[in-house]
Amino acid sequence: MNVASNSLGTNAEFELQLQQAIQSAMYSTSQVAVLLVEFDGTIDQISPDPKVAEAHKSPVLLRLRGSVRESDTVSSLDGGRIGVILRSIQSPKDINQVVNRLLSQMSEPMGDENPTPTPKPRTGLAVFPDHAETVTGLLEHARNDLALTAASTKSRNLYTPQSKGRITSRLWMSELRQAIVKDQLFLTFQPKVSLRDAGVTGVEVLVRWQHPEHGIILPDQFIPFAERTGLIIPMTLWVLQQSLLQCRTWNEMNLEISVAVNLSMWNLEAQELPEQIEGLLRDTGAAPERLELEITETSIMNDPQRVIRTLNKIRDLGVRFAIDDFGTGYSSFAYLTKLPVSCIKIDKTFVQNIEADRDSSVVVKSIIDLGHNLGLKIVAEGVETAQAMELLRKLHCDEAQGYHLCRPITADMMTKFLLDPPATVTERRFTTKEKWPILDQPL
Ligand code: G
Ligand code: G
Ligand code: MN
Repeated sequence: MNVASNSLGTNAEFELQLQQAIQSAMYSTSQVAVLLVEFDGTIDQISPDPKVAEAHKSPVLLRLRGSVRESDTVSSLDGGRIGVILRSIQSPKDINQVVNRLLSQMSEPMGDENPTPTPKPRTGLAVFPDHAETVTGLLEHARNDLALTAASTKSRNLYTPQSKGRITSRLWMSELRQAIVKDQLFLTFQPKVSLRDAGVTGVEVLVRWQHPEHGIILPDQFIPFAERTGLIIPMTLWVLQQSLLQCRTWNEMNLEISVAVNLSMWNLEAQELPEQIEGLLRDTGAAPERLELEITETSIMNDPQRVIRTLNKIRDLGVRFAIDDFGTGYSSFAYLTKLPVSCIKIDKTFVQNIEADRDSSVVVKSIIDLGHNLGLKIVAEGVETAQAMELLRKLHCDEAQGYHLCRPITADMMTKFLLDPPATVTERRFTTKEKWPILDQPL
């Protein structure tokens, strides 16, 4: 490779720009489009002199730069091509719109300053993440697309979003992005009830995806994917914002309730999380004491020192933490004393077996005693029967959560639940499958 070549330098710069565009799109809900433009009888063929070729291209480049956003890129590439990067694409139809605009810009006569007739442009398109997720993949796709357009009589191939058919991983990514933008995600809430006075102390927020074709998709199916792609970050911020708005609404109705939001390891490893939470609290006007964040033991273990610093900053805002799924992770009791947590949630696998299995009930009792000795509140998850709840009360567990009390339900249903709560915990007025539509049925 001729590294000294000017045009290769431009190609490398273009690839770097594309790399950066991909990286920022990874952590947002937007797409990136790459467009390669080539001219009928390339400019290189028109003149073998690169200077002349550049001179031909420059009025086109100027025009193109004028018709895209400031943040987009229009570069002269070698082989007589022009490369365009469109950032922050929010909807697939934007892509075709911009591409059509660029094409019509290029076919306009160049005017007096450029008397030579404008060669006919051809384009090749690739969209992140639909077609590929890497620079090489996208450029390859765009080049193939260019070859196809050259071979066909059409001036170019239209971009069609790949929303039909089988869900491939790339499609999932694109669809999940769209889900966030198009409000397809919604929140459900499951109450936590005091085992002393039957009062509802708070609700856990559990996200759901209302897919236009596939119906309700549960978080177990899309959270791991969101974590792999980095989409978990914007998704969690959305969940946090919506939860805080809902919390404020309830508090304004004098429903003294707190909301518990699940955080993933990726959220905890983001340096800017404390600031973002502070901003969300300020913007939504929700009280920090009303927010609880659920974290798992596993999500801390990767880089405990750093995560503890992040947690402390958030704790200083007045926000509380609970350890979720306790007993399934590393269960490093040593860390418990170092973490700014105020609550332990015993994993449902122990609670579900508490009546039948002696080992489970021993584990549950030990966690309750240990937690209490550390001054922590204990919540039992997955309480499915009256017997389990009675046993937990005898073991001095503080709160219970589970299908026996109430399934995860929508905000409106939860408002009714909170306005008319069960008189006693054993009085199961809000549990029934008949009364509340079940929002957590698998597909
Ligand atoms: O609601 P169940 O509802 O199916 O949730 C399954 C799993 O998904 C649980 O482990 C829960 O912690 C996780 N989960 C639910 N909602 C969220 C969310 O908003 N963010 C994260 N990170 N995890 C969630
Ligand atoms: O965040 P966490 O992993 O704790 O999420 C709780 C999960 O447990 C959610 O998927 C929620 O829908 C589910 N869940 C809540 N109550 C019960 C219950 O009583 N039994 C079972 N099997 N699952 C429950
Ligand atoms: Mn949880």
